[in-house]
Order: sequence, then C-alpha cells, then structure tokens
Amino acid sequence: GAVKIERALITASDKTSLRDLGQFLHKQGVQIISTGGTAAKLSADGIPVTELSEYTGFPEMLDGRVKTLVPQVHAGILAVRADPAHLQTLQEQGIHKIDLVVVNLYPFEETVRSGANFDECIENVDIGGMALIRAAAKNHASVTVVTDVRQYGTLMTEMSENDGCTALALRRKLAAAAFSRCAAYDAVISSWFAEQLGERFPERIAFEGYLKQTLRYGENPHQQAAFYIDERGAASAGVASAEQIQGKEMSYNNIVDTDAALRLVSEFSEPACAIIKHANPCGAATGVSMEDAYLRALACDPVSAFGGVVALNRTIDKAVAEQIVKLFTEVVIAPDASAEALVLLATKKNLRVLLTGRMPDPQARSRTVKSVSGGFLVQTQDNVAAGADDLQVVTKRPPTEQELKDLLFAWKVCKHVKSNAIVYAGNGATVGIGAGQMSRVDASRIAAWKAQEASRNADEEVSRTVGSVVASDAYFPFADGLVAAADAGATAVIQPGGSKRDAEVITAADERDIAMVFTGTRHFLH
Ligand code: 93A
Repeated sequence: GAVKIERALITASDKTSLRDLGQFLHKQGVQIISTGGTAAKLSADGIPVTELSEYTGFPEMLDGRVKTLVPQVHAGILAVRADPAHLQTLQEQGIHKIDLVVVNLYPFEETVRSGANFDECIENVDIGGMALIRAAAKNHASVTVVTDVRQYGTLMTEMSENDGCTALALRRKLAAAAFSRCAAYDAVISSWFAEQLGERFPERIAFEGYLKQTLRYGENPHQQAAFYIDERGAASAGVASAEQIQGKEMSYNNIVDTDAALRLVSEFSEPACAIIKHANPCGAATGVSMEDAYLRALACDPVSAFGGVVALNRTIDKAVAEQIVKLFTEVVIAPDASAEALVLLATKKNLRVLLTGRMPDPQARSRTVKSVSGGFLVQTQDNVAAGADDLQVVTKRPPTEQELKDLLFAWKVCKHVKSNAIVYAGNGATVGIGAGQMSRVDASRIAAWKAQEASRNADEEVSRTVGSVVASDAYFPFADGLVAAADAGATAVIQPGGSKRDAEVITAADERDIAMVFTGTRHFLH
C-alpha cells in the first residue's frame, strides 16, 4: 500500500502555502513539475521546479486552455503500476510516472461571486485541472491527489512519518475528496449556467454544499445527521453562516427552530422577537425595545416558551439579556450582542448564542428543498409580504387604524406558523397561536383556547382574544372558523380570500360587525 513519491505535478490557481509545500517536497527529493504561473511562483521562492512545457516539449497553448492535456501527463498519472504492459508502454513512449498531483482549480466560484461577465466566467471553467484530479483519483491505488490547500498539512505529515511515502488509506480518502471537489465544482457551474439561461428548474439539478458540522444525531437520537452549508445561500446571513459564540453544540432540532425564529423576526423593521418551539412560534411581538419585544412575545405562551429558541432582530442589549437568562432557553440568535449582554449570557453555560452580523433579507430570491420518498421538491422561497396597499376591505366596516396595524403584524407572523395556522394578535403581539391543524376551525379554536389559558394563568379577568385581531394563513372554507374567532372576541380578520363560500364568510363577519381584509396571497407552510 505505501507508495514513495518521486515526481509531483503541481498546478495551483490559489498559491497559498505553495512555498511550504514546494520546500517540503524538494527536501524530500521529489521532482516538481508545474504549469507556468505555479512554476514562476515556486522559482521565485527558490524552489527547483521543471516547467511542464519543457517537460513535455509542448508549449502551453490557446491562452492556457491547453496546458496539461497531454499524454506525457495523463499516461504518467493513469498507468497501472502493477501492469507490466502499462509500464512497457510508458517506457516505449519515454513517459515518466507521476506519483503526486496537486491541483487548485480555476476560481470559478469566486469569479461568479465577483460579478464577472459571462465570457469571463466561462474562461474560468477549469478543464485540465479537472482531468488531472479525476485521473489521479481514479488511479489512487498508486497516485496521491491533493485538491485543497487544507490538505497540504495532512500530506506533509504523512510523508514525513512514512519515509516520503503515502499509505493507501490516505490516498483513498484524498481520492474521495477529489471526486467530491469535482462534483461540487461542476454543480456550481451547472447551476450558474441554468441561471444564465433563466432556467429555475433545469433538466438535471446538482447541489453543492460543504460540511459545516456533523451533528450528534438527527431529529431523533437514532437518526444520524450533519449540517451542510449551501454556498449559494452562504451570503444570506442565515443560520448556516451564523457564528456560535457560546453554549452547547447545536442540535438538528435547534437548527430547524433557530432558522424558523430568525426568518420570522427578519420580516420586521421595528424591534421584534420570536420564541419558537417545534418550528412554530409560541410568541412573537414587536416592541419599543428588545426587552419590550421579548417580554411581550414571552407573555403569549410562557408555558411553551420554556426551552424555546429566541430570535431578536436587533443587538442583544443588557436589558433583554437580563430577561432571557431568567428562563431556560435553548438558543438565542440575533445580529449582534453588546459586551454587557455577553457577560450576562455567559452565566448560562449551556445557552447557545448565535450572532449573524446582520439580518437575512426575507425578500431574497432563494429556494427551499424538501425530500419526499424517492425524490425531492424544490421551490422558490415564500418571499412575498403584504403591505397595507395590497389589502382589500370586504366587510361593511373597514378596520380601524390600530386594527390594520395589528392585522399586518398578525399576517407576518402567520406566514411563519405551520398550516393550518390561525394567529390572534393585539398591540403588536401575538395572543394566541393555533398551528399545524388539519382543520382550520380547530386551529381557530386552539388559538383562542391557548389565549384563554394564558389569560387565566396570568389571573386576567378578560381573555386576551377579546378585542384582538385574527390572521388565517389560507381562506376560511366555511364561516365556522370566523365565527369561532368572533365568539372569542376578535374584531378584525385578515385572510387571503378566494373561497367558494367567501360570501357566506363575509356575511358572518358583517353580522358580527367584524372588519375583514383579503390579502389575495396565501401562506401555507408545512
Ligand atoms: O485551461 S485549463 O483548463 N487547461 C489546462 O490544460 C490546465 N491545466 C491546469 N486549465 C488548466 N490548469 C489549471 O491552471 C489548474 O487547475 C490551475 O488552476 C491553473 C494553474 O495555472 P498556473 O500554474 O499557470 O497559475
């Protein structure tokens, strides 16, 4: 299994740490062959190197499009060392074995990210480097392939400890990583290309992600799980790019809930807080400060908030941190935290604190992926938000100014509640949330009941649903859901409209002096 490295081909766009690697290989007595830019850099660093064009007798041609695509290189990599016929062919052709291939591909990803034009991006599609990687990975039985600067250390350690050799186990590992690198590289190219053609859903779809962390387990302890970063979404200030600054390791469920919490508060420009349990908010509120928003969100359902995930859309300040540490909370996520707040949060060792730097854009054009048995669904993100101008008043009584404000608030929250979703709200805070029900009328009843329970637990004489407003994520198919809301004391309703029985629902609202607006858009969430 151990193969001595005697000849290396190095071709690297990213010249980071090239000098260290070159010096090391030279000391190990390895002959280094390199393409133009790489050879120039190695030479400049005083490392003896053979230019590939000299080695092959062919110049690099077509503006560098053909550099390493020659038999001297590929036969030198691909020859089966254990096959006498292969070795004889090499000898007849005067081709030498290449034992180590180090490639850093053209920076296609960075070129796209830099906003380069179409032709520039195409020019950065690496052909020769990919061929080298694939050839070396295929022949990993004898050849070592390095595709990432982060692997240089591993290679050098292996060679120093093994008399200049690499073991088969390492070569296999590096080969697997090499094929992943190729797949990821092509995934980025293919999705960029589809985008250029305006194809949102191309014939074939390839995903590119890199491992952020393996998780202790999945949704349940007997499930295994890992967290991958989607490079396409990496710039979005989402949960994947957030920095965890303290606390226990994030779990699978923590990540799901933290994402839901962050998405919800990102809808608001005013200070807002959401507390999530099992992917649903058990409270959300706006406020004059982070503390105010947190306390008002907490008041909605303090029982469920125990062990929840808290998201804030502003810096965690001292006042809100003082409140947060009073209750057992799994995760807090926010754009930032003050030094004083961090000191307070640090007193809760297990509390996970994640900072995003800034808020994600809820209107961003991103995609969601969901797996089903034997396939997966891809859709654009639900990134629409209704404003006051989008509302159609359908009842005799239009909403009052306060009702309108609360309706829009409730609608924003409702978008982030699993369907069927009903949200009661008042004064910029939820008062009762009915989530994930199979019938809308049940969601309506549960939301009202939850509000009544919270009122009772807080020794309030009147249920919080009295004088509240209600949002429904989809139309009421019958009047019963609206009647349930009216019976609970709600005075205004926001819903998409569009039911065959809209007239019935509107009549029921008018009979109860309820103001109702239609949004025309629906927010199912599953
Ligand atoms: O244009 S290429 O696809 N044609 C090739 O034959 C080729 N061989 C290596 N690009 C090719 N490379 C790439 O050149 C490598 O993958 C590496 O990214 C880059 C290194 O070039 P230089 O040494 O001149 O900086």
